[in-house]
Amino acid sequence: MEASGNPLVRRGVIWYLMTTSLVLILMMAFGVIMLLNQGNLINITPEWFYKIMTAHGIGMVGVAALGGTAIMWYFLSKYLKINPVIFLINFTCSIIGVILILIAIFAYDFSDAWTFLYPLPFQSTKAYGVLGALLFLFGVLILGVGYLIMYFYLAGRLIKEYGGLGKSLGWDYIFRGKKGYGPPPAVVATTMVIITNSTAIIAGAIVIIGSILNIINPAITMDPMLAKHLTYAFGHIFCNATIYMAVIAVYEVLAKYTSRPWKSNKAFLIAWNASTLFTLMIYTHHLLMDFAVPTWMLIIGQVFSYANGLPVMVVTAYGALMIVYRSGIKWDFASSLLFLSMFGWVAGAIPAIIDATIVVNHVMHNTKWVPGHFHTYMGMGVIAMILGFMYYFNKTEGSMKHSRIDTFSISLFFTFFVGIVGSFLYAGSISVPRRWAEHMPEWVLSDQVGALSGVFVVLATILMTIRFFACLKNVERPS
Ligand code: HEM
Ligand SMILES: [Cu+2]
Repeated sequence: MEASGNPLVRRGVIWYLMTTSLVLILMMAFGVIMLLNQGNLINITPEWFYKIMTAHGIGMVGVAALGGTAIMWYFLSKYLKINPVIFLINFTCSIIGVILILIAIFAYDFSDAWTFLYPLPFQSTKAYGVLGALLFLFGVLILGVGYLIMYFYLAGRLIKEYGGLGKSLGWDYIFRGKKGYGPPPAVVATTMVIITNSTAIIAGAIVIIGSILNIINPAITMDPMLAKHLTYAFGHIFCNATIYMAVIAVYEVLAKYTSRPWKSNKAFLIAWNASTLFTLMIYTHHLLMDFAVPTWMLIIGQVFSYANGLPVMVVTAYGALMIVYRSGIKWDFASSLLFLSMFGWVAGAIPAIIDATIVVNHVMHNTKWVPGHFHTYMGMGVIAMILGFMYYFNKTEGSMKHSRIDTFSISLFFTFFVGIVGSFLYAGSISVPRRWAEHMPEWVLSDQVGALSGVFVVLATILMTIRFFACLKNVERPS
């Protein structure tokens, strides 16, 4: 399999993946600590629980975004001449952001959850002082700016190369009857992510700057409902975008393993266009409990939440099955992780669809059902795609070979991740609230099962990370 030409891209991808895997392990350990506390197996103060919860939430979203970006950049650079300096600028902004966020949480007690819902950041300054909130908000802002620079640069390149973002989304084929296949899937997916995630980050930047001004001068206020809209437009879309970046690995790697190109046919292009539109519309499913939001908005949130991920998920899952079917594919760490990640993604969408139903939502939304849903598609979907890409990268750019230990760690990861999400979904179904540091005696069993499963997931991830680092030494010196 051919290696990527540009040493700077290779170097950048290595930095991204090293950071991703190490932070991932640390954040998973935080997850286990939360479950141990909820399950009464250890005892930490509520202050510490919420600090850890804040770090875990933002850290995991950050990890998914970093890994997804590495995937997107690596494959996109095979189709488009792009300047790796931008890739590294984004990395630098992320690292600065992460450092500020960690200082905010662990040195200055910021613990308002990663969703920093206005006016919480100001309220908490009364207990902890302004520095924590300001450092956290600036950290997220800088991180966002890094992504914005990257997306604007990529938008510029795509417009130059394809004649517009509509063209790189395949509108010629959808609307003007152009024959043949559209732009490569990596290009289509990148365009979608540029459009949706730039919108998200701009919404986020507005509400973050508003919050910062409000902390510096409390006379400056925002409408809390508007702030909530902007915050969830940001949080929802940013999380979604991680999977739309990471899924590029599924297209590229499965195509390579089967020697069957993954072409963007009309159904594929329509699906990605539909998901572009829906992803922008559906964040209102986070506001289903807010009676002040106009009903039509909630109905849009509900109806399109059903429809949102579906088009891309269907063309991708169906495409993956078709490309693999009778291809004589060789199953190793990369192909099996990426294939399994499809199921994580699909499985994760099902509880979300249930929860996005307004009547169900009123009962379920603040329960562990919700973490149950997003841990499925993030953990067994996005993270599995990133781990699969880590192997693929090492194999393609270095000389890594599949070994029995990899089969073991992959099985361990999936088996026990099912244990974690199963314990969350079960807890949700018996109405255990999310984000509670202390749990009632009748809930702790599910927490203990989750914690035990979590230990094995951490172990599996450590094994995969050791393998990744150990094999990296063959990458730097191209053979
Ligand atoms: C070993 C694996 C993991 C464990 C044990 C774990 C555990 C937890 C726990 C206990 C919570 C708090 C649940 C509650 O509200 O009571 C949580 C929240 C969360 N987790 Fe994880 N998690 C893991 C992996 C992941 C992964 C892979 C991601 C995403 C890539 C992730 C993203 C989040 C997010 C965004 C929250 C929400 C934080 C908040 O409510 O503000 N977690 N996790
Ligand atoms: Cu959402």
